Amino acid sequence: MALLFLSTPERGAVWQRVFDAADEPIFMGHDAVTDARSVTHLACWTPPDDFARYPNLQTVICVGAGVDHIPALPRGIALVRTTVPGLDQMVRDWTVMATLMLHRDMPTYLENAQGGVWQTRPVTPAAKRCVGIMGMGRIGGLVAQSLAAMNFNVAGWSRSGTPVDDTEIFGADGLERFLARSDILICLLPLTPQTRGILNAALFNKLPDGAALINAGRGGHLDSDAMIAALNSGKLCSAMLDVTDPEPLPQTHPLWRDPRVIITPHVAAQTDAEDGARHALKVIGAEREGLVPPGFVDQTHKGY
Ligand code: NDP
Ligand code: OXD
Repeated sequence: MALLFLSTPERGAVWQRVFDAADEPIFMGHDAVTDARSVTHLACWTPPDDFARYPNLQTVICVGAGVDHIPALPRGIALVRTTVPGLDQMVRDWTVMATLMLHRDMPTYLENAQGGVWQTRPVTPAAKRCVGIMGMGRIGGLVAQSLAAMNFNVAGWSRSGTPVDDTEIFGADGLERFLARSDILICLLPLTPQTRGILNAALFNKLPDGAALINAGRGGHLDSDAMIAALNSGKLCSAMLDVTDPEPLPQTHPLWRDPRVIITPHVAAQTDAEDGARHALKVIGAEREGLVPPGFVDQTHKGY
């Protein structure tokens, strides 16, 4: 029984130390595997296509919090996501930062600063700024709370429209009304067949003119050509993206050079390597005892 770790060497060194201390076998990368039949666990962000290579694989442990990007696994292989404390709060912090940056016109000020241009713009009070959050789950709820505490006028949209304390919630049939009031639109949805490409031209056209866009969900939510067209027409004024399609975004991609768009390389949340390794040990331990491992994903419901 061994775990195969597929990620960066820096994170791998931490996993190696934690696994050695627990006396659990671990292989660093495919080339280090001495006996493919001993590999029972795979820790990675995206699993390889070739599962047949490891005939006794039982569990794929996604080193991230979200598993939206992981395709259906072959029958009999369990999927586990990494659940460590603080990850949802990290995404909240990034999203609040992005909201403040767009609310306070930072893309324009950063561009002006490049040319030494001192030019003020009118400041809109938070109470006069309507923020709309698509996806009111664990993370959306935290973001709504924080932004409301800063006086923003916050509303949320979710499939079920489940009420959330102190936040105006729109359900599936309220999307148009929700968009019409959203000066800053935040996407914190999971990527599913229903939500893929949801940030598209038709949706942008329902926003107020000059709206701002934030995507911390998945790159597959956004039609980036439609976003550029909306920025060019003035429908959108700026955007901040933590996720892109593909990732990494190629160095030559025009979005990197668009001053209206700020991109971070999928860092809204980052699992601490030591916490991630300890979570993997808990998964292995729980499975040995015949228990449901922490972070277990019911793959029959993963498609939402
Ligand atoms: P949750 O599962 O807790 O919440 C998902 C929310 O989305 C729920 O409100 C759900 O509504 C809503 N939703 C799902 N499908 C639809 C739909 N078709 N139409 C409308 N609403 C829908 O997820 P989390 O808050 O934990 O995470 C959200 C996403 O954030 C993750 O899936 C991942 O993509 C992303 N993420 C990004 C990170 C980063 O570093 N950038 C890190 C971690 C996560 P309902 O409850 O009504 O079903
Ligand atoms: C994610 C992560 O799920 O970074 O996006 O953990």
